[in-house]
Amino acid sequence: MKASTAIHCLAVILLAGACSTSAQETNAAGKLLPPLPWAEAERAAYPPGRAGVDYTPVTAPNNTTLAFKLVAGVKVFHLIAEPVTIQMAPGLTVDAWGYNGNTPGPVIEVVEGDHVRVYVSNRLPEPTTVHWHGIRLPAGMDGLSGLTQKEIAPGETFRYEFVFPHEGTFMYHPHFDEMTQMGMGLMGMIVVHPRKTKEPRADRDFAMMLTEWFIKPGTRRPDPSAMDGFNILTINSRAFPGTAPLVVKRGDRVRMRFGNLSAMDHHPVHLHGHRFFVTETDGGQIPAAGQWPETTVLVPVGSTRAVEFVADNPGDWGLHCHMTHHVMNQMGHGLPNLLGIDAGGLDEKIRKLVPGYMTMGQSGMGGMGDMGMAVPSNSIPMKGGDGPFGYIDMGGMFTILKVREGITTYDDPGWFQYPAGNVARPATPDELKQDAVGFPATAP
Ligand SMILES: [Cu+2]
Repeated sequence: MKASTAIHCLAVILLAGACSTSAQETNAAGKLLPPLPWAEAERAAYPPGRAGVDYTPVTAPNNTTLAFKLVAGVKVFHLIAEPVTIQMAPGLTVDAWGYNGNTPGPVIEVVEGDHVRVYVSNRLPEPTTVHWHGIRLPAGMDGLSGLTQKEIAPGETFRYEFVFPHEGTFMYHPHFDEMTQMGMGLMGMIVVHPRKTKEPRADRDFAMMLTEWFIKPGTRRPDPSAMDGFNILTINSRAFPGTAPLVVKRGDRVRMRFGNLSAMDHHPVHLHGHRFFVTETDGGQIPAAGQWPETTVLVPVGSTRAVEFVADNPGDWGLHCHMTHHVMNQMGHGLPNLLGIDAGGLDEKIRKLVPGYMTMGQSGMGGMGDMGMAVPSNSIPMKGGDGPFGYIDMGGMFTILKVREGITTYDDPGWFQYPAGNVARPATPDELKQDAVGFPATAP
């Protein structure tokens, strides 16, 4: 310890009753410098965190976690940026870009203090880099092409090496031709578990990346130059009914981590039947006293949010972006407004030219997903999918939280079995009479 540090420590001890014995650096004038963000984690030299022991692994619906190998105490990962073909929803196959065969790329899951090397190979037709969004690491590892490193040319493999200094929910994405590369699906999430598991421990921990695409109906390739009119909104690059349900047991403590790398839109994500607490942002943990209850959490572009709750309400519950255009699928945007229009004999006239023509939308857009409306091949209708009571009239950024009793696995348990007499239904004449409820005279 330098003399100046020792004197400073003495002063700190007198003032605060504590002082780090670490070799904290001073500047030329002897002023104590704040420690580097990763200094403490590096000094601790923790052993690599172990899945199932040091943390409960995350679940990434429609996605996986990136495998690693241990080399002399370092977790070694290999990310491959490459063209990928995925099924975004039944009927819609998309030629996108991603990592290791999927978009989003697999979740990088580590423990606070883990020392990692990440090799990044570029199999794209243009250069790329990887930026570790939200991680406080040495500047040369930050992945911003031109500023902190040369871009990774097609065919090259670059090496990043750093320590993950802080727990939390972060992301990775290119910082080269961002509009094209993120618009094509190059993105992924990073989960850094705390070194000491927080109690109560989450039983289910979901990682979900929110994003948006413009894919012209009938085509397979996203148009990354779109700056509005996004027609497919996704959770882990899948649109409902392509989104895997989130299955939990009644009483489970559930954590949901959301990242948003959409080009232009924030997403207010709403959960039915429960309330949750917002527990972290990509800036870190929110102290317990500052966690606030919500049923909708706004996930701004370029941000992460984590929420926690106890799944205390059995059932099938919608989890979705609350922007109404974000739960529409490909065919439902920018249509002429026919609400309230009397189409008169128009249909008959047009049918002479276009057999089977039907004007739609005069009474709203409900049910338009299940009318068997012809859509171009490799396209999805404007909404939804089949449910236990008929058609689920939502699509896009929508999935289902399934809270169940008596299940032994987290496989999809099918639809919820409702307690007898506990589902909304048409009122009977007797019930209407008993409660003196009449039907408004001006019926439609
Ligand atoms: Cu949204």
